[in-house]
Amino acid sequence: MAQEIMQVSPLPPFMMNALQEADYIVHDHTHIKDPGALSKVTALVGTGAAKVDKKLLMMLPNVKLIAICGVGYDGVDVAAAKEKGIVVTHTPGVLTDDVADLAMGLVLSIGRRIPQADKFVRNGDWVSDTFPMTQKVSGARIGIVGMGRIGRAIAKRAAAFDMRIAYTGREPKTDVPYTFYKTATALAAEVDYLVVAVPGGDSTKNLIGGSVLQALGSKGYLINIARGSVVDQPILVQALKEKQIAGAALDVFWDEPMIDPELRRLHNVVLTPHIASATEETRRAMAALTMENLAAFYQRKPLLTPVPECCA
Ligand code: 8YV
Repeated sequence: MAQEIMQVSPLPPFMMNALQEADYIVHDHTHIKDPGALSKVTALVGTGAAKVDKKLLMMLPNVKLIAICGVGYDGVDVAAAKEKGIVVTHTPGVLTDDVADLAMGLVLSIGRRIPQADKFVRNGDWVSDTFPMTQKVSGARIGIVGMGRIGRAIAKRAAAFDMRIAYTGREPKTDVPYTFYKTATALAAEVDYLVVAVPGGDSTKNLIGGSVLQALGSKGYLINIARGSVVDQPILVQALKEKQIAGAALDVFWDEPMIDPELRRLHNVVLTPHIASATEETRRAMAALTMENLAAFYQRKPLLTPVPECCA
């Protein structure tokens, strides 16, 4: 019998095809034509952008799995899911390299002003002008907020650039050789590049605010490949406008894809459209892992990658 699932965010076309080929009946939560379908749905599938709150779960009495195609699941009310006996899965590991690659790309882009230099050449400005000198990245000090899987992968890449590496997190890690600072503010004061690599959600909301940016200072850069919610965006825009920090390179924002026009107008930023995991290889690996979790659920086998809260 075909299993009925519901997509709770747009999914890439290749994943939709794979779900249909695997015989799932895929409902879309934005166009439920038959309200009777709600009780037939037993699993939800969505990307890291999916919002799954208590209200939605109340409408779906038979859902027992939420399979997120992404490492971050801050849009899912995990406590409400657990209360209803629903397990949540995500896709850790398969996207770590890509996200760390983009983080380093953003460090280089903002530090060496690569997009601005590209624009300078395209505009024909080189004919009459010299592109301003920038700061050296190799050997500079990098601070990583969050020494999880992705933070460690960023550190590994930064080490290849001879960067001096420090980090902050809930607690010091015994298995990394980098300097630990108790707070993001203390870390920011000691680095040239501050890279945010913590999960989103209530516990990290606005973690990077005025005091952190002030500590980072007028020569410091902020890089965010985590979640927009981790940075107090209006405070960041203000700090960038007033040159309280040297610049920011951001892959994630508040209210994506509606980007604050003030942020878009600034010259000391590099902005990318939440593409850290968006390579063909990685998005396919994420989709495959999501589908393996779905298959395991329906075959009553152990789930491959439940979120930590659902392992306890
Ligand atoms: C995408 C992400 O937003 O994994 C995450 O947490 O932010 C990204 O990979 C998305 O989930 C792609 O499916």
